[in-house]
Amino acid sequence: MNMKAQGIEKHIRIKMYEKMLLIRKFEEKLVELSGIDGRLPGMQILANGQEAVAVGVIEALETYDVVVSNHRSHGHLLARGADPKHLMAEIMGKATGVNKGKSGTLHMSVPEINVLMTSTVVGAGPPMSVGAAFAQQYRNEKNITVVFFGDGAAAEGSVHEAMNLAALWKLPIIFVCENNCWAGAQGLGQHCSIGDIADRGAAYGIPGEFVDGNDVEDVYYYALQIATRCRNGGGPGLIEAKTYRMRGHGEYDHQHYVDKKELEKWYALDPVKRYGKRLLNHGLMKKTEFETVERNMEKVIIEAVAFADQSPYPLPDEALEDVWAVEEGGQS
Ligand SMILES: Cc1ncc(C[n+]2csc(CCOP(=O)(O)OP(=O)(O)O)c2C)c(N)n1
Ligand SMILES: [Mg+2]
Repeated sequence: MNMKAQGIEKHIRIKMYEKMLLIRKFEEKLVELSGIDGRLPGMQILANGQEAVAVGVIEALETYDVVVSNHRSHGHLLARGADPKHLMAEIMGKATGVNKGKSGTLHMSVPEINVLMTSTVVGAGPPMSVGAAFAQQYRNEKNITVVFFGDGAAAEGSVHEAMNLAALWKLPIIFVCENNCWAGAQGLGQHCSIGDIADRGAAYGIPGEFVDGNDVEDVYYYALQIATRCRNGGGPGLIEAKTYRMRGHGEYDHQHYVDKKELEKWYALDPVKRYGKRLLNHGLMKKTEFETVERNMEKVIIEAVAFADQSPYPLPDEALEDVWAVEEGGQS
């Protein structure tokens, strides 16, 4: 067991496992559906292998903290408490989706759970998080903002500008770089001049922390510490979670460019299986409880797909609703 994380209460551990399993099963269903013509519109970008990052960071947050996500967002949204039924409906483009079928998988925003936005523009999230955190600071709130971005995004100018400003203004932001070893078909060494992205924090005066992104307790432990410092006016933090994209960039990508040995190595570190085993081995879950969680999650996914399938598509007349903000007096 991770020594630093030993103080984590049992119910949090079990909750984190359940959420990781939910994300895994939700996305396995998307893998299955995306292989059937006409079932899912658009490209599916999945986070298999990265569940521990989403769950560990989000478990460390409070209800009113803000989350900004990127194109690989399903895990972040489900960890934050998005309803799988409405998420599945959105992915299918249905009117009952979290954005009434207008955003699809790549551009979701779920204000009810303080997920400000997901952006598929690589590197667009960090500047947005600066705006959200500035508002929190300006209003003297105790809330913080978390932004997830990839190792590829870390090389974008927008990310450097966001970190510089956040440090200068001591904004309450946790920058979470999910280093999944790939940016599209480019390995880390092809787009990044250094091995450890967390080292860049020093250039801005932001404490940078590496975590084992395939160990949910490690992620949770550090995220909680950084969140507390941030909440108490200590300024931003940077977490680099070392993890792995177990599938291709999107479901069209069959990873022909990935060394099979590398895949095998990371499959052995599968964060969901690894954590399930740990909970069983340490007696935190009995085998029967473990099997019940498995069955419950399967049921949730079946119900989500049934709900989305039965939901209607939005009507053409509704296409321009909720697209523009309406000002007082009716001008848009
Ligand atoms: C500004 C911009 N440039 C390029 C792209 C195309 N693109 C989409 S995802 C991606 C790779 C991003 O890699 P990373 O930030 O590591 O995130 P990951 O996909 O690994 O989660 C690229 C280049 C884009 N969407 N936006
Ligand atoms: Mg990446």
